[in-house]
Amino acid sequence: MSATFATSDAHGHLAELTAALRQAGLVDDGVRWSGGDARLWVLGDLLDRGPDGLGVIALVRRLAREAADASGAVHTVLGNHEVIALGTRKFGDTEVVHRGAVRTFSSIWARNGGLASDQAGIDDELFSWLAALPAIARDGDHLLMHSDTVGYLEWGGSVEEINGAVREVLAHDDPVAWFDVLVQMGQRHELAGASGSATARLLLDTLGGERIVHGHSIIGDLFHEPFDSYAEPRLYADGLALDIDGGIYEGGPCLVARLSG
Ligand SMILES: [Mn+2]
Repeated sequence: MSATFATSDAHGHLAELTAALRQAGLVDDGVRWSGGDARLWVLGDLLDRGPDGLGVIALVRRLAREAADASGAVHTVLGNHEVIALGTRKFGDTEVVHRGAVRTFSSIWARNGGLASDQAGIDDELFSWLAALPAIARDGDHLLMHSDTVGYLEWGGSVEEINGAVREVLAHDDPVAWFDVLVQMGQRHELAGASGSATARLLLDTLGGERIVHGHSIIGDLFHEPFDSYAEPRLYADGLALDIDGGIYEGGPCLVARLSG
């Protein structure tokens, strides 16, 4: 069985991501795919906060082509920052009444580390690629998602239904529906605490898999630890959840988790 890896939340930190992939043996010194038939999952939030989100996206897309040529694969899953960036591109300052409040995508984008340089590079082709990313995926025993929330089940009871529902919203121009996606994917920490393992079990029983792998919630935030005090993904919720967001933009490590093989 080929090896499976996952990383998340690069947030524009191209140098750190490149170094971590090299450390994992997935790219060589020339930053070419060297993982052979391995599979790499990139769990969203490629852009914003850090210097070069467009560079991270370009790297991931190039590695996907190179990996495919080697019988490997690089897959990307949608993060909430992709939704913020696309919504800002599409709706900008348009006032949207969402659940009784007047909101705009551009103000949320600005408050959450949105980068004008990333925004300027989202052309029609890149918009289409990002908007078509799956929200959730299964790979063997692993259920892969950006956000540690049960909210994905609002869109359906299977991986296919959820991805179809989110893609449908992002393919159209209803800003309220877009805001629903953004708000749902902004939820976090729902697999931790007293009811966390039951919530993880519900997701796994509904969507399949034995373990959830997610980003979005920094290990240091979730477990109240300094960002420089850990160097590994964190297994929790009775072993049902693996947090792989080291918190790059807070000074934490860029983690590449080996899931199997
Ligand atoms: Mn996120």
